[in-house]
Amino acid sequence: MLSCGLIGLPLVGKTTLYNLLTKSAQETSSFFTGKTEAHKGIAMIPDARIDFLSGIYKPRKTIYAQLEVVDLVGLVKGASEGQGVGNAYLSQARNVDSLVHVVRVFNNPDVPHPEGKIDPLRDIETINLELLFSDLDMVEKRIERIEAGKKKADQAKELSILGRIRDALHNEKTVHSLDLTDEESAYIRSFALFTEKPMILVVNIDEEQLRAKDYPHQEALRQYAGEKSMPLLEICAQAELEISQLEPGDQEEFMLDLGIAESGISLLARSIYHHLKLISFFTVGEDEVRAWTIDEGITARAAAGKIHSDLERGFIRAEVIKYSDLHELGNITRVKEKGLFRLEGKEYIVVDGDIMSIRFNV
Ligand SMILES: Nc1nc2c(ncn2[C@@H]2O[C@H](COP(=O)(O)OP(=O)(O)O)[C@@H](O)[C@H]2O)c(=O)[nH]1
Ligand SMILES: [Mg+2]
Repeated sequence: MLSCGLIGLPLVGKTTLYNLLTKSAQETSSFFTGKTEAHKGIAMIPDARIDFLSGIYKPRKTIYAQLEVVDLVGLVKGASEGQGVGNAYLSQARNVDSLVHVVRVFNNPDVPHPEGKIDPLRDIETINLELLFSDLDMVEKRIERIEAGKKKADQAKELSILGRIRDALHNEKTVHSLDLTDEESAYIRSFALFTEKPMILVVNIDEEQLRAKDYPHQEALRQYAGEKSMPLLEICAQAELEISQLEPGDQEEFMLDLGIAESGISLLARSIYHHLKLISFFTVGEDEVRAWTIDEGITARAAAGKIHSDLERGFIRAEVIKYSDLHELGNITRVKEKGLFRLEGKEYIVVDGDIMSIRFNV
């Protein structure tokens, strides 16, 4: 399962967001606890298409696309040199596929800011530099080892790529920004470098700022995210948490009152999906309606393998209908009558929203 890690300074709202995403109840705190263990949980990706399909098939089980969320402890200045939770933390955080960087803008007199003053751009730089230093350290160690070893001549290509990465990091550029080819990134895959991971910025604002649709540093943050081609989401974690604890009817009213059309969690989940170039296909039936997560651009046969390896091995054909056709026509019979039911071979490239049934033989 794909994973995302919540990173940021202490007391920015990471655990609050984690609880929202995973419907958990981990303790949040208004003081720095120095805790070092990470929480892991599963977030369901809200999807109105699944709700619709579930309404048609009335299955025993409805399964949304899922994402593993890791609530990492707060990172502090100097972590890459062993400060605060230090390097043990950093290695824990390397195992995720993407990073959600939470930054504080909300005012809350009960929650002191570790640096004494709210300044989101400074905080972003602090975290980014820690990640960068940690990556640089790994890359430099590897370069030293190759330089000192006996196979240096054979490793010329690797050395040149590592050199490029080192230079970029020295210039405070991320590995992500280098747009490495698959072949190049294969050399550094085992390092799981932070700055190679896709990152989303979540600006945690308060209710007043949400209502005003304005907050200090808004322009600067948007400009920063734009320059880095990083998605930026403004979410009021506290208000969302309160909304999620209300009865469904009251939830809508509260959201309307705050001027939110889609819950922040739904936005965040979708944004992660989009940023990681992931799509969903669906399987339907009386037993189960389910969303499956795949990388954009993979074949029907590879997608079948997500369901079960037998389906990939013994793949014959995929029966495919488009979600949008079913949604428009209301039932399968009408979709078939219109000739919108297709049989596809193993090389067919699956499209977001395909409803598939795999014919196989093993
Ligand atoms: N006013 C306000 N307080 C928040 C918001 N998000 C988090 N907090 C408070 O900030 C404190 C730290 O939150 P927590 O989620 O534990 O932060 P973490 O250290 O990053 O995991 C808690 O007391 C939260 O209630 C927010 O959007 N608005
Ligand atoms: Mg926390």
